Amino acid sequence: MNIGIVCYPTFGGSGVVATELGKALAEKGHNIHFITYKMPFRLDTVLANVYYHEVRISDYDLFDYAPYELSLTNKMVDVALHENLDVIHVHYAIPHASAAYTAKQILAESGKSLPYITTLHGTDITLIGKDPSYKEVITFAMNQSDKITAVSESLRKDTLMHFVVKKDIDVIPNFICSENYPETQNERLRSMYAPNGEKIIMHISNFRKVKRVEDVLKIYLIIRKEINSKLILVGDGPERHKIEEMCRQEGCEDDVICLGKLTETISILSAADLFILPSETESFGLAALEAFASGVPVISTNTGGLPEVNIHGETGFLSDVGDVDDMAKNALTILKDEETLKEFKERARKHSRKFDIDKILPLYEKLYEEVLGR
Ligand code: GMT
Repeated sequence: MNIGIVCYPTFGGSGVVATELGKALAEKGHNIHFITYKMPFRLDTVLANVYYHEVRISDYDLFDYAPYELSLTNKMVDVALHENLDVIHVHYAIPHASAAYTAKQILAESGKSLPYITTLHGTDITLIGKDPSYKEVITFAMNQSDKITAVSESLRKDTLMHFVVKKDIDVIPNFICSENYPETQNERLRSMYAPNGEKIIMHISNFRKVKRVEDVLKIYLIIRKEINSKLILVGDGPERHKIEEMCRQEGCEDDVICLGKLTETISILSAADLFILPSETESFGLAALEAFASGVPVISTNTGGLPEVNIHGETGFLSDVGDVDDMAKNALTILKDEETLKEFKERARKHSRKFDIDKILPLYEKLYEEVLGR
């Protein structure tokens, strides 16, 4: 099949899922055409059957904001015609679903059919999508999609609660490529960041408010009273400055290592003992799944789709949003002795295999076949 994939190229779960899905489909022989405004960060090597089409935005003095959606739609039409796309798969509804709808209408004028699938990822529904300035268009574009998927049962329910959707929403969970994750810990990185055998606590995110990175630090401050440990923060975003300031105020700046953005997180994850994800809302929590794949248990909130990913008492623990005391208590339960930690690590790695790409890819392929009436 010739498949168009539209996503955000930035550091974020939806772009990661779209890129890894495209790469896996290409390996199976499909031709994959990524359409976005910048090279997706996980697509930085030459791969067979993978093509990247950059959306160029023409600016003009009259525009306060250049109309990205128009340029994107135009590029979708162009790629569909010249690469003979069979189907287009958009990740994150805003503004990709409405752009796909318009592209479909334009192509129909020249007799070309282009079904589109919309995959909902989270904040496109739970935060920004609900905003009255987008809601009507999102509802329309979802309903016009040939198929809608959501990355968790929780997101499916949220969508039905906040929008009038007349179509079925298929749940296809996020995935990892297990073969990319080493079976053993990265001792080189461990001794670099924790030279005295300290435990390594980790958080990876885009440091937006919804991630509650402040809670990560609060939890760590409790943990470090009892366990010799380091905190590694990976990522960057609006909250980073505040967190660094807090570290200085608390006098723990020597034990908190802020690495900034990393294009590849598998190596650093395999140096960790425990991952903390205290998000306000999380439709799935791909970061938690990636931690499990590296054999790292997760302390998370019980919001959104997290209970579908993190199994309480097995792969980690779930707590109410903001309950840092409970999260710290749970962290200490896991870290209290080597045997317990080892058991959590083993269960985490094993659990991640349920979300291997080999199990998820056929679900998407089936969806493509269905919209093409095959
Ligand atoms: O907010 C983010 O973490 C980024 C966002 C995105 O769309 O890039 O992530 C959402 O999609 C991910 C992939 O499906 C999910 O794993 C995240 O849980 C979801 N984020 C939220 O719901 C806050």
